[in-house]
Amino acid sequence: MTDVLLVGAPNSGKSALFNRLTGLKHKVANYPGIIIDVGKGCLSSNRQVTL
Ligand SMILES: Nc1nc2c(ncn2[C@@H]2O[C@H](COP(=O)(O)OP(=O)(O)O)[C@@H](O)[C@H]2O)c(=O)[nH]1
Ligand SMILES: [Mg+2]
Repeated sequence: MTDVLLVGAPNSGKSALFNRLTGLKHKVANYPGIIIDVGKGCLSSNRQVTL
């Protein structure tokens, strides 16, 4: 198993990228309250990799 940590400035598109890579549906938006969050999922292209 490999863990990949996705970090970046608020509103830089982390959740959008996370959703694209994992196939999950984390909230993508730019209003207060969802800016700081932690999500975990496997890459849809390689389930050995946790993002
Ligand atoms: N134009 C454009 N907007 C994007 C892109 N990725 C994300 N956004 C927008 O940027 C805002 C923040 O995206 P989000 O993924 O929630 O950023 P996070 O705060 O880093 O998780 C949202 O309004 C998205 O629709 C992109 O590739 N292009
Ligand atoms: Mg986010």
